[in-house]
Amino acid sequence: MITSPFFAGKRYAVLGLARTGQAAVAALVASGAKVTAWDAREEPRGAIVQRYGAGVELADPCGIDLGGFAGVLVSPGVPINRHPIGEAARAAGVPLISDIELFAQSRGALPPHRVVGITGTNGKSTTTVLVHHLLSCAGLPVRMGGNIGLPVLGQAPLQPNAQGPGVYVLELSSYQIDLTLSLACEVAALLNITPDHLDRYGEFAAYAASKARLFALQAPEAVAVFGKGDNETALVAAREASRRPTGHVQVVDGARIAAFQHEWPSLQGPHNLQNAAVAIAIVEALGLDEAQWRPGLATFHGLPHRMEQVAQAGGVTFINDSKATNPASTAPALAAFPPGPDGHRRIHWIVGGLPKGDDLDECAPFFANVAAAYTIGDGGPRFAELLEPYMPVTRSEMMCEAIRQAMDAAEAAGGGAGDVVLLSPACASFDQFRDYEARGDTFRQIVAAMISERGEGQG
Ligand code: UMA
Ligand code: ADP
Repeated sequence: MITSPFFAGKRYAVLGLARTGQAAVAALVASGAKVTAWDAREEPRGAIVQRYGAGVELADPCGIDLGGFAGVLVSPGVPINRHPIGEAARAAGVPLISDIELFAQSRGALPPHRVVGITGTNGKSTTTVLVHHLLSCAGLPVRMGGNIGLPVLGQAPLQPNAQGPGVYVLELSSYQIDLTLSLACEVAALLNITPDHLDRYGEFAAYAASKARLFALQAPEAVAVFGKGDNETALVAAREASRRPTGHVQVVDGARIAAFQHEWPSLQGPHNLQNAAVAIAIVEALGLDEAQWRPGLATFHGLPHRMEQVAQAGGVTFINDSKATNPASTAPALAAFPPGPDGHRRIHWIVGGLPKGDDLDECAPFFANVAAAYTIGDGGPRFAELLEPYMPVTRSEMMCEAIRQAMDAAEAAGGGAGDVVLLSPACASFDQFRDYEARGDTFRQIVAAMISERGEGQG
């Protein structure tokens, strides 16, 4: 756990007691701070009482006098755009902060180290894990944290080793950046910006501005890396280039490394070329050379739920891309399976869920790769309407039906045609599942059950 004498004797409120809040309460208590904690749900409040007894006060920060508090730590999932905590904190003159901000404030007491911050609409987790892997392969002390699911304050502090100081690699969502006031990353990266999380930001410009703040917080001599591909990212890169010395802003594409991509089984597809290019620029900015990073790319294992091959049966491949929660992240999945040499379309596409917008425009350039679509969830009817002019569509509604129908069609196409049943929903999962992981796990389990059912039936 990361603790700091900076917090000792200060008062903090912590709102939201899931992963972020629990790690923050633990770090603050261990640092000697006075903590008032709250969650809208009873269960996490009970867990705090059980663990700390009277050592942590339980009270809703919206209902107490916040005068004298050093900060209100708000979990990223608390919608600050409409939650009353924003007004309560403003009225008391107390800053709303993230756990990332507490980490930033604790840096002065940590052994010498560097921080990498990675953001973007899509590819953050893959790039974060890849940077962590490349640095570990090079022997550097390294920790991963943030939106990847590992609250940074819960990580053990790093000690330098013979290879150099430790590196904290942080995946940062816009929700976390919004509440971060002083994190000066030695290297920060922005992969891309496409419309997402508009329920929170109202408009695209506000979402893009949130991402841009990470770079405004850096010192001018720090390094900023940008993926090439969209206008918003290019605008942030240009703004940062105007305030930094030459070479400290890098805009990268995959041209330099494309010839080696076939050596990296878990980094296939144009999107992963972008992720790899950004990861390489980051580790080079930290001092690694090609001889150090190149072997690590070949040994990298991808993350579950991202273009994950979960099964192969009867000549059909089953791909779980449940993490594709917006059209921009589904587009590369559709691009990855072009028609066969005879023009045979191979993709049986399971799409739908809780939509982030009203169109699938970003996927449209790859509609010609799709043999048929199977629509599910809240967005199903609208997507069916959109897709019907371009491909056969089955309104499956439920995941189980969609898999069965897609599997029937793929098998009917005949083994050896390279058909793919692809779950790449272009939507959030919350209409039918707890989260994208539960949706991907469900896909995996149903596919396994149906394969074994059919195997037995055929046997
Ligand atoms: N809560 C309240 N009042 C409210 C709303 C929520 O008390 O009005 C409470 C809930 O009851 C719950 C807690 O707040 O107990 C939830 O907080 P949280 O959703 O922030 O949960 P954490 O487990 O702390 O997860 C957060 C990130 N969640 C979100 O951004 C929604 C995780 O990112 C992150 O991995 C974790 O911190 C550690 O840093 C997840 C995510 O979906 C993966 N991120 C979004 C994305 O990637 O698109 C941004
Ligand atoms: P994030 O953490 O930003 O959500 P992930 O690495 O978990 O990103 O990938 C999420 C989804 O986006 C997956 O479906 C993946 O195939 C797709 N994806 C990954 N990298 C990119 C990229 N650079 N551009 C567009 N889509 C991407």
